[in-house]
Amino acid sequence: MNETHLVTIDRHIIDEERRFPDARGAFSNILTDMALAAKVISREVNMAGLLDIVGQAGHRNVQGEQVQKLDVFAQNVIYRAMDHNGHLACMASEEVEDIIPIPEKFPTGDYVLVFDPLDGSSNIDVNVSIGTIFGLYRKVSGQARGTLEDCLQSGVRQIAAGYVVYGSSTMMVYTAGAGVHGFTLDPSIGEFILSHPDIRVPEAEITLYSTNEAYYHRWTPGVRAFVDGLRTREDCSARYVGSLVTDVHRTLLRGGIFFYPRDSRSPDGKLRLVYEANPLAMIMEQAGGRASHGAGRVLELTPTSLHQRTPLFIGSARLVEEVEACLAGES
Ligand code: P6P
Repeated sequence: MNETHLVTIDRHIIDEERRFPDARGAFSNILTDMALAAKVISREVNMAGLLDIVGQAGHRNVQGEQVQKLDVFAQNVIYRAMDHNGHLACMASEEVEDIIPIPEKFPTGDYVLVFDPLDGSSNIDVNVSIGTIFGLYRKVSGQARGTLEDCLQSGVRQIAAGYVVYGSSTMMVYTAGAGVHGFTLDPSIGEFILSHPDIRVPEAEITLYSTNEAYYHRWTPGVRAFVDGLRTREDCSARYVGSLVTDVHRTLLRGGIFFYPRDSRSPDGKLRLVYEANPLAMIMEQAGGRASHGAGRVLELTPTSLHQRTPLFIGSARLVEEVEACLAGES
């Protein structure tokens, strides 16, 4: 690991903002507020087994999924960290069907935040790592209070993206377009400390692939051909947690490929384009990897609805190119 100095995420974000001469601190404030929210969510996630907070919250979210209480908590924490800072025109979340306006009593700003407050929440009860994902855009609508148009921008227009993985330690990983940087939370001082500067996806000796192979029979011929080819290699192994942030974080640090393709039951795949695939795609590309929907960059898709799904193949550039070749010609 590179030699690192004692740098907090707040200091790093300010230094990153200095690359934008016309920046006025809004960018730093938003990312710093996200880091604060991550600390609060981390505390609750790490106590989930101790508080009567784990388990079903008794209602379903817009995805029709049973909502865990921690989902609701994480949504509220991020909302309350962001609704009053005066830098956002609006927000969008996996947990909310429509865009989230900034309350009239608070000023608005030039940025738009899209996020999945707690992805993989079905893993909470079994103590498997889960995560928060976010992407940041400049508003384009010209409206003081943002619109759906602001939230449906192509992923290439993201100015920053990041995730938090609540695992054996809590890490926040972000990019502002100049590399990918990882910070580990030291709960004893409540600070995210730079632990993984300038992360690059390694072309590892062992090829790790990560997918739910129970769906093999539902995949298209091209995906099956890709996996059949991987299985014949000596230097290949499989890892699948079933928690998107965890599987992508491992892929970012160890190399390999994660994929959730379309299949006969999910014609567009399962993962969400706006607040899951696009932020992770920006991070992976900034780290030298690739993120494809099977026939091109995920980031170049233009969303048509807030909760639309996309197939996702993300990881080492070589492996993503290999699977795209296997899929060539498939619709
Ligand atoms: P499957 C978790 O529910 C999630 O949304 C992602 O975090 C994860 O990658 C995927 O679903 C797992 O889906 O079909 O393999 O259980």
